[in-house]
Amino acid sequence: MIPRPDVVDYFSTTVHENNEWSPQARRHEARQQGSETVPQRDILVIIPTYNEAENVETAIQRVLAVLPDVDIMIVDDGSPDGTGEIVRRISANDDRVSLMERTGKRGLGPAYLDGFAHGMASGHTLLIEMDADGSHPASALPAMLAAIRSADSVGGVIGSRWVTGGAVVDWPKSRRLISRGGSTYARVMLGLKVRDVTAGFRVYKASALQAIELETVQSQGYCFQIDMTRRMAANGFGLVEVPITFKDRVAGTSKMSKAIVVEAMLRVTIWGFERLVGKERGRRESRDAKRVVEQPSAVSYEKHEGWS
Ligand SMILES: Nc1nc2c(ncn2[C@@H]2O[C@H](COP(=O)(O)OP(=O)(O)O)[C@@H](O)[C@H]2O)c(=O)[nH]1
Ligand SMILES: [Mg+2]
Repeated sequence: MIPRPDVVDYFSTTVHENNEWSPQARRHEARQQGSETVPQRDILVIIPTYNEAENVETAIQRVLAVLPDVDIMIVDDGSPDGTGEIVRRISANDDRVSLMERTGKRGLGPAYLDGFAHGMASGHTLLIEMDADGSHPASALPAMLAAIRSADSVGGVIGSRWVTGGAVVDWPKSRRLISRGGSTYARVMLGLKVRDVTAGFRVYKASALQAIELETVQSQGYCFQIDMTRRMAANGFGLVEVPITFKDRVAGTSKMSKAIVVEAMLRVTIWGFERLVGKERGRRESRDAKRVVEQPSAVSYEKHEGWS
């Protein structure tokens, strides 16, 4: 990969238009060097799909209308409704759009992991997660990108429904309850500050993803988002929440299932107890250490015993 200087604003594709480190220049240099993974643009938008034939084209158009200089990769799990065919047709005429085809429905988590792996291998520095069904407003992307560029300490940005200014439109009460309740449960159990823990509209720095051991992620459904949130926090990366208005899908059907909710509940409960046990162990160890410090004579006596 081509080394880049430590400029903070290296995400901007316009500022560095005439600079040797512009994405265009990097692409050119990589091609000249015969690199197999020619970086296209700095940002990769990853959209997982399963039976989104009615939505996928609009989703792509909406992103490109707001951010014309990004790559978009649709990760499709062999949708029987022909989603993949539609994407193949679009990508034939637009080099910003690509299709990753997987065989059989294998879950949202693994789809994102494959997307991340591809994005990082191809030199993208920012990776965006977004649904295909129109629930995530592309219009929020500039604010989300500004947030991720705002500080080196920020590893990810979440398009959030549950912060001030955020909203959910048209969702039945039951879905609201599951989402809000799940978020609150995960936040409390895992000691997180993030309000919308299960949100699927996110931007990550590739450098942060590289640091959080993605190869050990096993979560399949929405639990994947919770898992990512706790890993980012545990590794000291800042997560910024940008308020969004989330709209229910107008076409196609949700892939939300009971199994997905159960997976999230179970994993969060296990992680929560692991965290509590770890905390208790830490407390006990520091209490024991304190006791040793408070009883210097006992310590020196024991030491003395050992020496003689
Ligand atoms: N590749 C892939 N995409 C999926 C899978 N399950 C859901 N998706 C996609 O993930 C996004 C979110 O799913 P959706 O059904 O809208 O969930 P909801 O918004 O919580 O009801 C959509 O773009 C789906 O097409 C899967 O198993 N594989
Ligand atoms: Mg949806």
